[in-house]
Amino acid sequence: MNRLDATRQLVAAIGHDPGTPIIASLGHPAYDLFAAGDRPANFYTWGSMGLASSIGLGLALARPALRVFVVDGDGSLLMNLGSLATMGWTRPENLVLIVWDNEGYGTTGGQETATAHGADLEAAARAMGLSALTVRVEKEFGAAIARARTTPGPWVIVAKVRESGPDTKPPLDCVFIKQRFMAAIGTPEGATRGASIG
Ligand SMILES: Cc1ncc(C[n+]2csc(CCOP(=O)(O)OP(=O)(O)O)c2C)c(N)n1
Ligand SMILES: [Mg+2]
Repeated sequence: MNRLDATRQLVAAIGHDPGTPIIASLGHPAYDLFAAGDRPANFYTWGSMGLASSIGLGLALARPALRVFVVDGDGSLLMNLGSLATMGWTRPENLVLIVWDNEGYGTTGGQETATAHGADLEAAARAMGLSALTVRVEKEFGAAIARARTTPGPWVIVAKVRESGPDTKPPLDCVFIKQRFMAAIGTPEGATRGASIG
């Protein structure tokens, strides 16, 4: 399967539900998410390579009523493998980390990553105590999404994908992306009123 087709499948499954935000890693994962279907509850990162999983983890912990999806890249997750350890430790049930594993740094020209040479992100996730699986075809991916949406996580879905060479990009205005996203997911009452400040 290629990454854009799989991203379309994910977006079609989730629809416009603002209770299911999607955080996208920089570069092609974000470009494909935008091409598959822009919506306010998409959070596209620009830069901050490696941090999409951490952003999703923080959001899932802070907002347990949301079901948070992350679309990461293999190169990005390899830069921040510690994120898997923190996911395994804190275990938010409402977090689904999808890793588009194209075995390369697609956005910067397709240089190989360690997954092209045997590094196994599913095994890394399992070693941290997470439920993880690897999928290679759209049917398997669809079943994995359905399961991750309805059963407690945290889930790590490693999706082996071909590069899809996107030519559309999300808006560059990060403040716009953040404000639109926060409006979509809503601000918790306590945070609005500064409840914890006394
Ligand atoms: C800290 C840092 N290092 C390098 C880059 C340049 N860079 C941007 S996207 C990217 C490749 C990301 O690879 P991956 O996460 O596997 O996603 P893919 O492009 O393959 O979909 C790189 C190296 C960056 N933006 N920030
Ligand atoms: Mg990659």
